[in-house]
Amino acid sequence: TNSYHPAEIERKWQARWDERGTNAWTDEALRSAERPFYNLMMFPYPSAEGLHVGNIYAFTGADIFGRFKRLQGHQVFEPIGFDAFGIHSENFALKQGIHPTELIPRNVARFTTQLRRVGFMYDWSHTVDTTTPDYYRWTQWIFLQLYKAGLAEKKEAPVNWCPSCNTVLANEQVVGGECERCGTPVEMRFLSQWFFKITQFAGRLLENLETLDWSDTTRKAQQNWIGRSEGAELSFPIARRKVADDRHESAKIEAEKPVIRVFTTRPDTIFGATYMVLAPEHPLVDRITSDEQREAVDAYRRQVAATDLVTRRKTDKTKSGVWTGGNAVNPATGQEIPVWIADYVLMEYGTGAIMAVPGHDERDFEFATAFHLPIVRVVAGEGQDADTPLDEAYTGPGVLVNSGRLDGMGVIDGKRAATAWLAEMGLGEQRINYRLHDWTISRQRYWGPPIPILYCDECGIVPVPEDQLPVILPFIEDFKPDASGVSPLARHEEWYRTTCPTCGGAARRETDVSDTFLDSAWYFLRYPSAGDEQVPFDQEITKRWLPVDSYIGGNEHAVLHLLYSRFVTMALHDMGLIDFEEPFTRFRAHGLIVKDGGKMSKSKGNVIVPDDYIAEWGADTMRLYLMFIGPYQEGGDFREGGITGPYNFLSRLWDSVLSARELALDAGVEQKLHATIKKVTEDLEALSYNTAIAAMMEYLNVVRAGGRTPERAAVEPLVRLVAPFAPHMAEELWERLGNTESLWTSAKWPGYDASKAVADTVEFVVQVNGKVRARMPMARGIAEAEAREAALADENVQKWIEDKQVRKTIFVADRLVNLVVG
Ligand code: ANZ
Ligand code: ZN
Repeated sequence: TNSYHPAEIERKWQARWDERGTNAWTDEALRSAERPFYNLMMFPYPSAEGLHVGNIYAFTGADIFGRFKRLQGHQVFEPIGFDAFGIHSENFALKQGIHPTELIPRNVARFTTQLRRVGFMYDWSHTVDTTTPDYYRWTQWIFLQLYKAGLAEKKEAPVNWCPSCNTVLANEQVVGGECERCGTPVEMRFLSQWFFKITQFAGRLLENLETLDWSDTTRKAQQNWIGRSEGAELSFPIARRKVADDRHESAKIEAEKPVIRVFTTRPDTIFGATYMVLAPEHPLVDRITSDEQREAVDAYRRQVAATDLVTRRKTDKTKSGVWTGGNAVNPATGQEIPVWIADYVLMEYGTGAIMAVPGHDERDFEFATAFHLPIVRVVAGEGQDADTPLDEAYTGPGVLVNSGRLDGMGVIDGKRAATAWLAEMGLGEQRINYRLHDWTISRQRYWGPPIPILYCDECGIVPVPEDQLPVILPFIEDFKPDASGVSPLARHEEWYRTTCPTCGGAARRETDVSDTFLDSAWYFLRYPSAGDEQVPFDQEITKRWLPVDSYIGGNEHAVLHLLYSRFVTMALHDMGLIDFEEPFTRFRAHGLIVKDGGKMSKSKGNVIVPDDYIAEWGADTMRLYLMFIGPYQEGGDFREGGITGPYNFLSRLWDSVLSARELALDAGVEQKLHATIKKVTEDLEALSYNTAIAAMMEYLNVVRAGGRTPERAAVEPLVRLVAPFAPHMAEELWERLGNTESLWTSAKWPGYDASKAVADTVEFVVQVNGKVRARMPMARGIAEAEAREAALADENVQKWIEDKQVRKTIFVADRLVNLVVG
């Protein structure tokens, strides 16, 4: 047939690509690739009934890039898989009331069918599903490698706890201090959990960012998350309590003089430290608290413990706190200053204690004002001096005042001098502090890989021997988190009771599973080696293909997933297991799609069902439309009816190719062709897909201007340009142009001649009823419609037309537009 029937063509080529293995790699081919290009996109959570249009949007943009690179002569490996373990999938199973072992494979199958229909260049022979034992065996192996390297440790840590659901909540599940699921106020609890010591890599994770070709926003997000602060750690001796009478025997023990360590970025302001604050959980609180204050302190600590972690970390809430009844000595002034506890100081940052400088720190100012604590100026900005009153914290630059030996120094010199001085007294040293925390790996949930650890009464913590991996996640009917508050696996004695591999005695398995982010922190290493039963990743293949050349994914994963992947890669590198320390050479985040200007949601009934669009218009048109609605890295608005433009373009291209003749290429068309190739090439490199599409549309208009017969040499390169966007149609046209081998294995990306790509202008004469009314430059080869529009826009021409109708246009290419009015 000669008209465009996308459904037929798409079915035909998807089947052929499968049969011929057009996109699949054999192990031998992977081992010997000469120009390998690893094109990765973030794999989806199969935690819905079907693919979301947002998934398709993301994958299409990434697929286009891979296909573009392939046509440019790279050997492209483009895998996909499923991030199928974890809270997203488990919560979906809970909501549906279907066991995840039944539901998730069903979702995966459905996602797979849908993905195939969109025509992505996936190598389906190298896919991963994180829930299969053949995958999570190696996730557990990675845990063990980190454990052996001393990078995994078990310690107590605070978690969000819902006392009604009796479960640990992720920070995202705490909404306004309440449980997202039941509305009960969330509390904080301490649980013993496994951590990966990512903080040991903080400096490198930060420095390496400079070397990566990542979008600035993503790099910034990582920088902020790692949060490097330069400052000092200083010691404030605890003041001896005045012993009122002999009954206070215990107070005398204070004589051993413990110190409070604080982290400060402003050691220069030490003379202004008028009080101190400890986090309510700080281990010194008990010791410092006086008998008189004990009750108030305990009450306050209970109140803070009942606050969830999210609310706790907010910096803008009103300040609360209590005095411990104890004092410390400011080592700079020698004066005693009161020690308070307050929830604005967090236990997990710095040392969990601060010297408070209300004159120059906003939070301290607010606190001191609320509790009538002294505020002293120690920095004078321009036009200020030692006595200028403070109505708010002064945080700007200036000269130190009221600061004894530091007086007169600038802030920067003051920092150095104060640190050196305190170091001399044995009370301080320089310190770099990071906001980054160690990574909590434990999840008190069911749907994940069991952490491969055993506890033996004799031997303590025993890692599961590697040859006993995988530790299979058992099928249990009661996978729901319940009132016991511990992991569902902890309800199954028959599972967790085992024998110790070291001493043969009784042992207990770890019943927590690992975080989904661990599954996805190494999947890119597995893809090229998928199916290998001996090793997680083949050395030779990994050397050839990694690091990943291009990675595309959502901004929601710009911080944690990328950071965890970088950490695991760096750790494996240091163990000598891989020869690179950064996994993703280039990363770009795609934008988001909205529907008719708003968010998509089931309740609004405006969810786009991609399958319906593909059935009606074809995958090629859907792909083209998605890429046309806005800059790929910003996203766009999916409008009902918007898809017809891209469909019409493809149909017109179809007709143009099938009606093309072996004619000499018109000079104007030729210029436009070179300009278009140049533009599309540059735009694709920059993921600027919408502008590339616009350029192709414009080019086709020039080729068909005035209904002219298209030259074969004009449309054949366009087939290749459009191929990354509309791979099925391009392949079909390629065949119809007489090629016997697949476009994807034989075609090259069209080149251009830079000198020809420059737009050439010619002078047009514009007439109204045969009389010359204007002369204007226009692009050589300009189409009639465009030339006419330009002519009509001219003021003088307008004057001669007035409100008369243009009945006819006479057009001479590159020369003349005559508007016949009357
Ligand atoms: C005295 C001081 C004076 C401070 C001043 C600031 C300004 P960044 O930049 O985020 O690292 N701080 C230290 N540990 C804290 C904790 N656990 N909870 C809450 N606040 C803490 O911030 C470092 C500053 O935050 C430190 O420097 C400390 O206050 C506070 F004019 O010390 B500063
Ligand atoms: Zn043992």
